[in-house]
Amino acid sequence: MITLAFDLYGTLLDTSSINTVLSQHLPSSSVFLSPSITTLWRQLQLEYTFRLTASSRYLPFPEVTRLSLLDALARHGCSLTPESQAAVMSAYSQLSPFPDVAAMLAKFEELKQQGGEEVQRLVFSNGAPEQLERTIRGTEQIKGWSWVSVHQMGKYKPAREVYGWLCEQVGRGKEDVVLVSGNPFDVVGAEMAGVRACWVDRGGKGWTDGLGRPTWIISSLEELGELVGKM
Ligand code: LAC
Repeated sequence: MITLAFDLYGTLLDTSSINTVLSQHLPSSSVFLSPSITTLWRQLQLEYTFRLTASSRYLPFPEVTRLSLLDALARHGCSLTPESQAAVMSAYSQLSPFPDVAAMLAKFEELKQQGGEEVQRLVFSNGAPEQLERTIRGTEQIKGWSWVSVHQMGKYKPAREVYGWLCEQVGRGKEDVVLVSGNPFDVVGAEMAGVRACWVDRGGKGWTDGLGRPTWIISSLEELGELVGKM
């Protein structure tokens, strides 16, 4: 049996969905900047994790998320009141799941009813433990899922060690774990560490990353239903 380890931000949850809350807290003259701030925020959040790990430093993911929000706002010439900042950060625990998460779960259920093997699944994320607890508890589709965080490693994806840590935590060999991620850097990191990865290409743009390749490419999580039996 294969264990599917799902990346959270950008794979199960849509990080761009924070735009709705952010736009409610920006001054009216800056609301039009909200989508651009949201996109830059995510880019900086990841860049901060890469930089921290490259310089052997660690800050918990909620702090990385807060600092990168401030940077993204400042680069757009904006700021938020402390109350608004707290509200936007709190909303980061309630990001919307992508619509194909429910479709995938329905597919897994259908296959189980037909006598198929139950799929072992969990979340594997940069998110800090209490952040993952809160987010998973508050997200209907993934409520009750177990999770593994990189937090105890003090290193962010795609450090090689975190993929070994994942396998250790789930008690399975590398050959029995598949990372499912929409983030190419995560996919390449897993493959380089000897864990096979499935990339979710929702945009249908095709693989472009020059540093490696996924073992599988799907255009929607729903396709995992059929794929998992062949892994
Ligand atoms: C995560 C980041 C990579 O959930 O989005 O681990």
